[in-house]
Amino acid sequence: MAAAAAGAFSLREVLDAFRRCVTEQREVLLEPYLSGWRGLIRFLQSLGTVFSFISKDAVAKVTLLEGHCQRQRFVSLQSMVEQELAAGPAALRARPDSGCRTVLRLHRALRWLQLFLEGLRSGDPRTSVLCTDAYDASLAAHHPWVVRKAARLAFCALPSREAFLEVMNVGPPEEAVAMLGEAIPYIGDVYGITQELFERHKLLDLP
Ligand code: 1PZ
Repeated sequence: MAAAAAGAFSLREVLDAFRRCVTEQREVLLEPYLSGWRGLIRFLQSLGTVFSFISKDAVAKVTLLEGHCQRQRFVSLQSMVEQELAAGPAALRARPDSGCRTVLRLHRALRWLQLFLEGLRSGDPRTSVLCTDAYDASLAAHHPWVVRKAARLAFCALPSREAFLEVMNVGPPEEAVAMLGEAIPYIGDVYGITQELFERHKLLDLP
């Protein structure tokens, strides 16, 4: 509580952001989506410099998307997909800076997050193993060998389960675990809607 009052980071903000993402019409709002990502990035940065190569990439992607949102006035993921597809699928595929291909990278990372948080919640104390398993089941297939190698090396530097729950800054371990239980379905919902949207528009393999 004292830490929260002092303005310290709490993973609760991330939960709140992902909770605000999905509208009644099952649209994914970009403002809370990106604010959730900003929170995750700050959390990652608090874990130490071994992870900077990961947070740098995430910052670049979130910044690019924020710029697109401001210029194009996209409010939801659905409107972004619709507007970017208006020029045709080939034109979209040719763009290295499209919102769609950038969101797709974060979307895959969200799957990693969901799996990793489920692992943390399960009580398994081996954070590096949980992280590697989550990575192998999600992002790894989309990364070249050198990135996979660097990622697996960084995972060895992950803090223990106790330390992890503590830096989440939501109170005693039991509360942190309870918050994970609350957060995972929201993240899963955002993931599911995005997956369905990208599948429907055949965007899951955007280069
Ligand atoms: C708590 C430990 C954190 C583990 C995070 C697990 C993700 C490992 C990802 C390693 C990414 C390495 C850096 C750059 C990768 C990029 O090549 C790819 C593809 O983008 P492209 O090159 O096509 O533009 N980027 C990604 O896959 C996005 C990765 C975002 C990772 C965000 C993690 C957020 C973690 C939150 C922690 C609670």
